[in-house]
Amino acid sequence: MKKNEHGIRSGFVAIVGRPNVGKSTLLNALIGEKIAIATDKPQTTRNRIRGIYSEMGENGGWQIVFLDTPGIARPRNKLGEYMTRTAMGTLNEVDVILFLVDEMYADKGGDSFIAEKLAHVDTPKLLIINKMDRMDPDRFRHTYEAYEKTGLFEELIGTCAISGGNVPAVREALKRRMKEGPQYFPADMVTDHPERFIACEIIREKLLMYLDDEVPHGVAVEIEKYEEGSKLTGISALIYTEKKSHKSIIIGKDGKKLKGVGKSARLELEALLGTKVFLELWVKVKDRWRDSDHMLNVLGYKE
Ligand SMILES: Nc1nc2c(ncn2[C@@H]2O[C@H](COP(=O)(O)OP(=O)(O)OP(=O)(O)O)[C@@H](O)[C@H]2O)c(=O)[nH]1
Ligand SMILES: [Mg+2]
Repeated sequence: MKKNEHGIRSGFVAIVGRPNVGKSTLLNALIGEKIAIATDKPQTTRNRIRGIYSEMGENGGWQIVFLDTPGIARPRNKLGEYMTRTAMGTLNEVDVILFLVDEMYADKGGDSFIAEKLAHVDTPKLLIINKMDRMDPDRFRHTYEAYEKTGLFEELIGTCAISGGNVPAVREALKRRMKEGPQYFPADMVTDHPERFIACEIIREKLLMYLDDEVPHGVAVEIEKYEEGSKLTGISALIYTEKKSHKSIIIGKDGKKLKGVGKSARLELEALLGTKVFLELWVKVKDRWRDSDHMLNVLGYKE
């Protein structure tokens, strides 16, 4: 019998909310490592991202499997439909739901739309008021009281995910709610996504960071070649965009923008993989790929 087989408390926790409220940043802070990409562009996360938190001791411990989800917003294309479906589908599959809002809560109708959906879900819910660093005490109190009144949430916690502020309180609140259960993953595993997927996400993150306004939403990355060696990893990736004009923006004058994206992605990948990385990036125009079932399949945006 495995040493920790008894006394493990475990469970699944969904992180949901409007785009850009800090869900992925909170996931990373909860785990203590970067699992999910996070940028200032709304709709950064497109898939369900799993992050595993384990705290093991002599007499058992905890394992919490977090599911970071795409921001819930009105879909504008098939990709958007997939993203919202992915987030909503998570609600009934978990033991606890973290509903994240930020300082913009009162100005954004999306929050009340999600809250209404949550009212029909039996799963225990905690409200996380993130980006506390951007709120004055009045605004925080106002937000807190407005949500407390709904009676939907077992606990309400304010956080500053970006600095880790009050994140331990979230962990403790979740630990109290975990039930005796299996250890789903090895204790040292922080995610079960393959490196190839993470590489793809890191390239997309750098693209989003380097691009302004509407270009990022129409960008996707496909890994064409991934060759692992003990000293060198060779990666070749295709960047899809919907418009020719966007292709020129991504490449930039004299290829400068794409080189910058490539360099920062390569540096992060080298640190992650512990090998040198040879990274090739190609940009390809694919008209309306976000409405193409075939392309969504190719890119892994499928159930
Ligand atoms: N000031 C401040 N910024 C934060 C905080 N948490 C996250 N952010 C920033 O908010 C932006 C969005 O963060 P993400 O973690 O990508 O948000 P998300 O909810 O996962 O967004 P989607 O994946 O697009 O739904 C990033 O620029 C973060 O750095 C916080 O506590 N304070
Ligand atoms: Mg995200």
